[in-house]
Amino acid sequence: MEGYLFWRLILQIFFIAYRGPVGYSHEVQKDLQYNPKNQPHRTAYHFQPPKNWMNDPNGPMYYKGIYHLFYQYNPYSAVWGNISWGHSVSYNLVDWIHIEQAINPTEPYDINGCWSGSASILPGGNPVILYTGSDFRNRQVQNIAVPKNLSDPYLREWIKSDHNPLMTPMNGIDPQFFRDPTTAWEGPDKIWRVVVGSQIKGHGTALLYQSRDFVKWTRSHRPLHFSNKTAMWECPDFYPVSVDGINGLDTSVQGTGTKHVLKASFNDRDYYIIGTYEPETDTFSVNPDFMDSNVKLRYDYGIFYASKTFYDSAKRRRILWGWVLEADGEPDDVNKGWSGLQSLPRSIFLDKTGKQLSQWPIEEIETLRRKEVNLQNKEIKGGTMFEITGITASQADIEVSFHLRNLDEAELMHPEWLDPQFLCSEKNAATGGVIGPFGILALASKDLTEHTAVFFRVFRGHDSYVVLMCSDQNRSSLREEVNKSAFGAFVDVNPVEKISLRSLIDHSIIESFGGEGKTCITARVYPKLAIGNESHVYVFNNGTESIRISNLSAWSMKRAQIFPLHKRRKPEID
Ligand code: DQQ
Repeated sequence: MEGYLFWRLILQIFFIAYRGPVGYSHEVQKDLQYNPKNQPHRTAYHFQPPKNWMNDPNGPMYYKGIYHLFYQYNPYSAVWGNISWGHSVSYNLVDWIHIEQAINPTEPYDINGCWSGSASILPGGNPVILYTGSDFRNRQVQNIAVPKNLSDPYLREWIKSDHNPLMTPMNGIDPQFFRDPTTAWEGPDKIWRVVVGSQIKGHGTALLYQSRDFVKWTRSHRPLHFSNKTAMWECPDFYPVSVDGINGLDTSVQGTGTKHVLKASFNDRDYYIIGTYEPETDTFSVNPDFMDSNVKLRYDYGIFYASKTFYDSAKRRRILWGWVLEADGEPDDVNKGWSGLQSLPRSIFLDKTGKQLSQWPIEEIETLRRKEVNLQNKEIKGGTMFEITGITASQADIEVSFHLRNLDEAELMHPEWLDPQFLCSEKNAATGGVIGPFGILALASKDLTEHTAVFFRVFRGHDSYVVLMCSDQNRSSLREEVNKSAFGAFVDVNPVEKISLRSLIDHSIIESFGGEGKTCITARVYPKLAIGNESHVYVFNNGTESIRISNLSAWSMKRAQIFPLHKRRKPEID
């Protein structure tokens, strides 16, 4: 008996030491890591929680030297439910420390879920979070939370205000369509504004609220914007971009030298429009509007949803995060023990043309590069391909610049070919052309039974060339139950100069940036054969015309350090 008590005491001491802070649910769970045998699709340098379900990025912010990322999180399983705010912190946006959940459903005004929202930094530098609560009647309401202790560098504990809920669905707002407050901005009148996503009379709407003290909010009689061509807008985002340069702007900057971007999430996609905002009257004028033109601008033409930006005052840039869903089934997610990734953080800025945004993975991602392979001035004849050797093909960063010698023979662009995604599925990588298809075959098995093709085709349009970019998942996996739709978009570049492609490959995700970030396509793939060391990457040209590679650089990528606090030896301060 004495022996039994002794061992029980030892075990208890062990458990108390291991569990760490009370209520930290990550701690009692097993951390999943990439492993070719039983976790071949777990990523190595994309943000993921230790396990379970994650969806939208929430309240990203930079506060006193530390980046914070919150996210929609189910602490109990790999499917959506019990939604809380997971919380992780980072010194460099690459390596992350998972800490306690910041906000959990505990109060009548959020008991059915703490849904998406944003952080705002108030004058004096203090952060606040506005988030949607699904209340005890399943109505959507907006709440506020503030850090309990501003001297805790990780801001672990957040307190909900006694004034909650601050905004409730009244005067014609459907309680099921009232969510996802944006980061607030301050007008020249010192009044704060936020937008809440909604659907009024079936139309996607950005409801505008105003407040002097961040507690008492009044709904403006006019929404900031709405569209009768879309339904509910989830996760709106509204922010200024500079018209002359790639530096980001604080969300409250207005006036000359700026344009404003409104992003809304609907139909499983993130669309944006660019316009002029006048804070005196809160009018936002745009042309074209959502779904107006043939070019329906999207952040990413693949899998990417419910995104959010924030202003990084340390490096004066605006950074975009987006939720990258799984493309396998729910039983697969339960099996894997996790579901959902965040995209790589991307710098986002107005393109030189002023007509669209461009994105580029933040420079810190490059610190993971190693073992560079480089080649220059290489011709790829029509119908040929070669392998990029010397790198870990399943965990890599590849940049290629293609030069096209002779565009005289480019195929004619049919005026009815308006849908690039449809074009990419009709004309896949195996369908030969004249100028292209050319690009890379990523996460490819040696015999090419499995591969994901990221490629371009060039057509001759009415008065200019048309560049089509595709990510074709048709042959990405021998597994049948995964979604293998092709994705596509046009790239607004002049192919006479060059066409560039950067693809970041991470086991089950390929994030591709065409035309130096003018067109982005993110794909999820689940190879059976092309995993770990069995994965290859090739450059191919399946057009009749030769293509010249002016430069190709490829790197293996190191694993990022993404762990719960207790698993870290010491925080890495860069
Ligand atoms: N996800 C949240 C909502 C949001 C949706 C719930 C978008 O607040 O509208 O998890 O993915």
